[in-house]
Amino acid sequence: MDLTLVSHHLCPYVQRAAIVLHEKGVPFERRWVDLAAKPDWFNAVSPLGKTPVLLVGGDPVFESAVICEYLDETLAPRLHPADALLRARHRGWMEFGSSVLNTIWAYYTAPDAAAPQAQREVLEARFAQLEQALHPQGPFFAGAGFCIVDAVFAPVFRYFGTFEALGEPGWFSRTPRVGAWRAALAQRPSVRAAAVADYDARLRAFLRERASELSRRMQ
Ligand SMILES: N[C@@H](CCC(=O)N[C@@H](CS)C(=O)NCC(=O)O)C(=O)O
Repeated sequence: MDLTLVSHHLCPYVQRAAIVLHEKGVPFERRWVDLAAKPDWFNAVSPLGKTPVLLVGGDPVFESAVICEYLDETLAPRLHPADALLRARHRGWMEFGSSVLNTIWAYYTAPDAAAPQAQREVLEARFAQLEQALHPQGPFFAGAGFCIVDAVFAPVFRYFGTFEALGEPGWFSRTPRVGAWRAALAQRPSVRAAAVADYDARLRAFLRERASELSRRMQ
């Protein structure tokens, strides 16, 4: 299968697809796109103008969750649970991960001094929900085996290394299981391989340009 992942350097949805590809051990190419100046070839394969898109031969598949599901149906090893009910529950937590990404966006774009704290409280409440949903022994979401929910949350947690370095510590101090899960994911080779080497520097530059409370704190 000839696979190309159309990618943006900072996109967490791209990373989840890249993690699944790495977990499958399948070779794939990357094609990078500048989302601030979308080229015609990109608009032709991405109906919503978003990354990621997976090109399978010449056929585009868009939406990261759909890409992950397609890869899981066609390539071993299976990352989703075999049981239909468990699989449905995992899909729910994948959606939960996308909702957390929306709150992270609201956190780093918050315009005034009070707003980041309000979003931080929402995020910490989400982590408290995850603390209850996680397998008690870990190291991954459902226990010993890495699953697609892990691929979804690894890029979520990546933001917090940068936020901590910017002087916003203690995100996981009340949710130790989530903290341990985050640490286990950071060690996973597929997770390390999914992001560009200069991810942190790129994210800082991106955050600095947001005209937000966080960007003002960075000056
Ligand atoms: N629901 C989509 C979300 C993807 C998404 O939001 N991608 C962002 C970058 S991280 C994007 O391409 N934004 C460009 C735009 O909306 O114009 C998915 O899961 O693939």
